[in-house]
Formats: sequence, C-alpha cells, structure tokens
Amino acid sequence: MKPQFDSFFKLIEKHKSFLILIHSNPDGDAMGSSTALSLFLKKAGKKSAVLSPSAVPKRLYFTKHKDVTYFENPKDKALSKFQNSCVISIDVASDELLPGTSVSKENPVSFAIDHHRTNTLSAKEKYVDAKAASVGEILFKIIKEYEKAHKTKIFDSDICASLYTSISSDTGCFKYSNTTPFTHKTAAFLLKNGVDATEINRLLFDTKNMSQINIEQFAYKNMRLLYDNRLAITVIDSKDLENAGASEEDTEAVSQLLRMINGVQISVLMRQQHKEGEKSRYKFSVRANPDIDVSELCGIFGGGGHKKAAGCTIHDTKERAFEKFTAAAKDFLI
Ligand SMILES: [Mn+2]
Repeated sequence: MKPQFDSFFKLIEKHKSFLILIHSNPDGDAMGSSTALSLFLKKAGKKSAVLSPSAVPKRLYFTKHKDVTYFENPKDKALSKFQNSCVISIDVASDELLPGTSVSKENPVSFAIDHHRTNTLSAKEKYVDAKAASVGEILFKIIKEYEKAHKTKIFDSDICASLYTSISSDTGCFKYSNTTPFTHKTAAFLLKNGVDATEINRLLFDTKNMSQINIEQFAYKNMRLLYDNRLAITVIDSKDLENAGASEEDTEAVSQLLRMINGVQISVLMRQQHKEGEKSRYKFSVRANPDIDVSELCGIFGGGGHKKAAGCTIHDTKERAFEKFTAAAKDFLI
C-alpha cells in the first residue's frame, strides 16, 4: 500500500469528526469529490461536513447529496453546532483559495488531497498526484484501497455518481489532455455501478442560464485578438456583469469558449475582483491550446494551476494589469 494511503487511513481511524475544505468558487471536481469523501467517511462510521469558503454556484446544486452537510461560508460553520477534530482539504492548491478559514502556515490542514502540481497549501500531510485528471480519480484509488484493507464495501451508486461528476467535470467530459486510460477505466467502473452519466453530463455541460448566455455574448463581442490572433482576451468588469444580469459564476466557461477559436493558443478571461472603493485587482482565468504551460505563465504573477488551465490575480489598474499579463503571455506563444 502507498504510504499516503496508510497515513490517511490512520487519520480516519484516529478521529471521529472531519471538516472537508474545498476551494472558494467550487467547481464540479471540488463538489463531487468532497461529497464522495463525506459519504465514504459516513460509511466508515465517521461524521463530516463540507465547507466551501464561498457559495456553491447554482448550476452545481445537483451535486449536493441529501446526507451531506454543506457550509457555504466560514461563518455558517462557526455558527453551527458542528465540531471536528480533523481538517481534510480536497482540490485546494493554496491557502489563498480558503479565504475566511483559519488555514495558514501556523494552522495547517491535517491532510491535503489534491492534483495541482503547483500545490503550496499549508498541510501537515499531503497526497498530491499531478497525473490525476481530477481529485475524483485519487479518491477512487483511496476508497478502493480502503475496501481491500478493511474487507468492506464502500462504493454505492451515490458515491460513484459523485466521483463521476468530479472526473467528468475536470476533464471537460473526457475531452481535455489530462484524460488518461486510467480516467476511462475509472469511469467504466463507475458506470457499471449505476451512474446516470447522460444526466450528469447534461447538467454539467449542456445546460446554461440566459444570464450565462448574455455574459458570454458580451465576452465574445468585446474580445481582443493579439499577436497574430494567437492570444484571445476579454475583460469583464462588475458593471458588465450587472448589465447582463449575470453573476461571477456565469463567467466560468468564458476562457474555455475563447480557446475554441481556430488559431488561438492562449485564451484569457480578465475579471474585475475589487468592489467600489477597494484597490484595483483583476483575476485572470487562462486556458491553453497547444503545448503551452499556462500554469508557468500564471506563476509569474503568483498564481498557478494546471498546464492548460490556470489562473492568477494582478493587483493593479485595469490598463496596467492587462498590459503586464499580455506582455508576459507573449513569450509563451508558439
Ligand atoms: Mn480539480
């Protein structure tokens, strides 16, 4: 058995109640894998709750399970009666993705399960597998090993559905380059265990609100193509969101959409983060097409992520943030 599995199982044994942390603005991987972990812990006779530092996007409500407790901001957890002696993070690459929680170098999480190779999270122990397309794949391995070691059955159709959601979400429905034979093998196992893949994928990929369509239209209309059309970038300010009747979560697919343009190598969504009166800061969501490492590009500005999907924040005016980022991105074009 891998040493990480062993120490993770020992941790489960030692504690009765667990807090599962996921990153702010959670995605399908964070929701699916944290739900699967909570259901798994329940079967192992343990209590747990999931804490997301920010609200779960409405389009992901379907990923919630009725037997799992979710807190959608740290205050709700503090106000609740829920007590835990151990904190596990899942899909969280850095402390900054846990705003409002007390996680820091002085107060690390007990165990981090992640697949971001740029993981810098403060954790006593870590299991980071950068080859895994999603945390769901890692969790699948962990549960499988747990079943073997404890001669018990954990997988059921609900846990499998949550794992499938996680995997399909982070692989863009098995399309992204992170998809491996193991991804498909895992999905095959999950399908055999009663997962309704058609419905999960419809909800993940083929369903949009009008507000999302509106902001995507705006994003296309205001897109700029730079450096011989190899870089596509669009800027969305808070007032643009307001005008479209859209919210932050409606912008999630934008960087992906710009990447679809033939010839574009790097696609970027630059989004206003500061509220009125605050210091100007912009968040960049970056996607890459050919063999370009945008996690390295985002790393220049203190961000990170995956090779072809990464992000960062630049604390500067709109013009200067745009200038700084596009100038740096130029060197990454092929
Ligand atoms: Mn993930």
